Amino acid sequence: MTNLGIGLIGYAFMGAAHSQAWRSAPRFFDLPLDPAMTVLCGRNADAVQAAAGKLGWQETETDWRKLLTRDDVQVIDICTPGDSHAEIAIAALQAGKHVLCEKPLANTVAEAEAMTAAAEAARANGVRSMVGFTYRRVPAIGLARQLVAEGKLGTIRHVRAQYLQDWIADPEAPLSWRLDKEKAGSGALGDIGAHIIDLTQYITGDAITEVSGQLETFVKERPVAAEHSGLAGTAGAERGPVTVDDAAVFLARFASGALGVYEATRFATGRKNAIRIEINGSAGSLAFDFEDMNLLHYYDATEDARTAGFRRILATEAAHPYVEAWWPPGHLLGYEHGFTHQVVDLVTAIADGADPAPSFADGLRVQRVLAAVEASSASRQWQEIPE
Ligand code: SOE
Repeated sequence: MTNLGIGLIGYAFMGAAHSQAWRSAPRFFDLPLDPAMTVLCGRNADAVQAAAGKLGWQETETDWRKLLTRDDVQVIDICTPGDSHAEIAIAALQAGKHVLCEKPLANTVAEAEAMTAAAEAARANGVRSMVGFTYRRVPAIGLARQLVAEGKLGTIRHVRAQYLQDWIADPEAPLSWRLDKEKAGSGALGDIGAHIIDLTQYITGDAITEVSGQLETFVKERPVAAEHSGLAGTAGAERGPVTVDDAAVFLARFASGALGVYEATRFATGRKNAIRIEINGSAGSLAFDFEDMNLLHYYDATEDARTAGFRRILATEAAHPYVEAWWPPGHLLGYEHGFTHQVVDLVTAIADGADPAPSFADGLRVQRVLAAVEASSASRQWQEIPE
């Protein structure tokens, strides 16, 4: 089978999750191409070497530009903070490399537009690009989309979505790049709000057309991290400013006329990674919570009122998206499986010469919603999402 050489940039939390996916995808799925974990890239030579050994990469580089000149690398997987996504992705696409880019696509709409234009140009030469909204690939979420597409919910009236975390609820939790606007673009809004914007548009097949939102930064200064990897950090004595939102709330209108209510926060004490989505339609409802991610709750409003009620569907049957490749029914899947499924879909699209989803254009649409929420918070006015 033909090898598909992968160059991964970044080796913290997301780099580790993507490494796990590149390792496991060919072992559980029959892929049309064989991904080779060719090179891991990071700026610190010793640290990237150590990470490569641990995560299973053959070689290391300290300059991402070198990856673009290597004939044994066909895919560039970008797991860096948002401030470098545009530069790396555009250069990689222009060098003829397929690109998988972590979410949110960029730090600004202008960057996301330039990335989308580069993706469109590269597409003409058979070069593929995808943005990493992995939660689309949770089997229960795939099932939710199928049920909506089959008309099981009828006309959708309400979309209710929350992404709740609490990892900086403690005011003494140290600064990290995720709290720095220069690096991350925005805070809870872009980091986790982006996921529920993408998920709800994906499940409903509908588009948000306007928003009214509010952002808040509850804790404006924090200890500078003496050291940190991913989300964890150790506080030093020095303090520095938080330059992003801690929480974002917004109302939305969809093209279909449905109403949306959204909340993304890192201050929901006790909620660790609760992605809660509830959709109400004329013929039924769906409810999901990532903290119980194998379950989808479905209410069929056409059933006999005496016995109707929310049904708890354990989305671990072979008939559910992606599950056939894994374990028997009831043997639960976890966070990392979404990343594996993402790799499966990307490799399959590359082999088939097809466009993988979500595309950079999909990422740009999410970016426009993020920008509109920010603009609405600043202006205290509703904002339309430009086409
Ligand atoms: C941190 O808030 C984070 O790792 C996000 O960056 C991810 O996108 C989300 O899936 C989990 O939480």
